[in-house]
Amino acid sequence: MKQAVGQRMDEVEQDDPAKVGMWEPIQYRFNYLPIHLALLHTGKVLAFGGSGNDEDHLKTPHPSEIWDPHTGETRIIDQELAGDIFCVGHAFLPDGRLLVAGGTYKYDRKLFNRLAFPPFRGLNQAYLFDPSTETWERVEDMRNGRWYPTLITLGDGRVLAMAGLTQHFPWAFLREIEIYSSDIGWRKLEGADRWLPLYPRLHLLPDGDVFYSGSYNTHYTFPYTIKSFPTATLNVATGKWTIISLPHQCQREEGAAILLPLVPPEYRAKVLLIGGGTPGGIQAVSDVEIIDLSESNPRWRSTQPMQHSRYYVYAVILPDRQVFVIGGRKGHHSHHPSRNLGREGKQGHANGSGDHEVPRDPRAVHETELFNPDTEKWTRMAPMSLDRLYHSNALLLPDGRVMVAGSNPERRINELHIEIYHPPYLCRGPRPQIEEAPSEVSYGQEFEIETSEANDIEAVALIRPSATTHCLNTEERYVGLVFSQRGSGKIIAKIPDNRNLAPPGYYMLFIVRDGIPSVARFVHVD
Ligand SMILES: [Cu+2]
Repeated sequence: MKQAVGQRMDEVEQDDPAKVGMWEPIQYRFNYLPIHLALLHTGKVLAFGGSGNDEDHLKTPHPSEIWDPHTGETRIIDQELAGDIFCVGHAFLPDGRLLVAGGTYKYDRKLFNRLAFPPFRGLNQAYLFDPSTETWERVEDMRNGRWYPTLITLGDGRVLAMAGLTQHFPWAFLREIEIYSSDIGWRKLEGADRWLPLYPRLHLLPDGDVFYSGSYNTHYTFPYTIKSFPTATLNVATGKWTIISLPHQCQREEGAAILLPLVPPEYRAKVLLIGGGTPGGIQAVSDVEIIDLSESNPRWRSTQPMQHSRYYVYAVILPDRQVFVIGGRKGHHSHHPSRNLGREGKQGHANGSGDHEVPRDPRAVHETELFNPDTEKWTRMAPMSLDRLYHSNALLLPDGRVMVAGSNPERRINELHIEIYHPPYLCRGPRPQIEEAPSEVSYGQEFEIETSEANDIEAVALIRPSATTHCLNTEERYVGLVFSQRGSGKIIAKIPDNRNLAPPGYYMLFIVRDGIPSVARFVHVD
């Protein structure tokens, strides 16, 4: 056994929560596989997965659940929906309701037990989840069925739906883009048709354009190679797409893409591409690329890679502006990931019932990593205990912790345990406190935040609550606010005029001192 002195020192570092953070012992679990997670402005988390990647439940989907991060308790929402909301897209409306559209109309068939043909077929239904009543309401159907669509909220509060497999033959990727508003329902976005891979990673830019970042989730690229899908921006008003370029590493299936924190006064829009891999995860990549879309001729630039290659990778922006990355697995050379799974795991854990452990994948990456957008350097962080692979999720909680849930290495093998991470800032002494702040603010408005540490506050930020699935999170958004101190107990902060910087809706308001954030207050911006 090699035990160099340097290695031992490394291990000491690895144990210091003030440097690498720490994971809470696992106490909580869901009743059903949480394929979709959304943080509501009530501070609770909505989880659902419909049939949950189990074709036997297509006509009897599982109910959704609410998880309360304060008590750790789950509550099952006893409400049946007309369709299967497995593999929908989602985005928040300005009033805080979650719009959920698409899903599963029919499961795929396996030809020769491997090739999925015909593929999944998309559902055309759409629903709203109301956080105040904790109930679903069906709204107008979309014009198309969509399986694996991406939804994104615009600065005017409307929502775009892009991509997906259709309900009917030939089930190909949809070129048509639809737009939703609560008063007129769904319409086609004229002149904007475009082929995009499934669950395309999209970001709303400060100029109102929507950027497709080159990361995606698909097993159905035929007859196109991934090089047919360069990154591009959509001008929503004209429907015109402008092609930017291909990333250096195009194999970004199950990769993460995030809009880095938008920081005043310039609010430069930079997007980070993280990990992913070749179809099916035969090869996973550790490559990381960055693009600055506020440049006149934006181009992808490689930056420091992660320590680990990760196929399935989840990225969470923290209130200290760092990017926390978890989950995934290194590549494998088989089309059959099930070869790695013990037989015991295939029994007893079906339908999210049993309490058995999900068999471990030897290629799963448990160590987490942190990216600093200023230095563009990665730091290795505390390892989690469970695998987080296909159908996992991670999101920031209002108290600054990170919740990680789900994993579905094979149909009917469901990881139900929730793991919770405490970033280093929660292990470094007392936190600043928001004593008073408004619950409603409007664009361009200056508002007061009362805090006894006003003179020491270094950042004030809005972070939009996340809605996540399949390594995709179009809601993830950090908007720094311009602010000044007034007296010893008050900060005056300003909401930008530009609605495309912070599209209308609920946000978590954080103040930060010495890199340590407060607990957030929810504030409604409109
Ligand atoms: Cu899926």
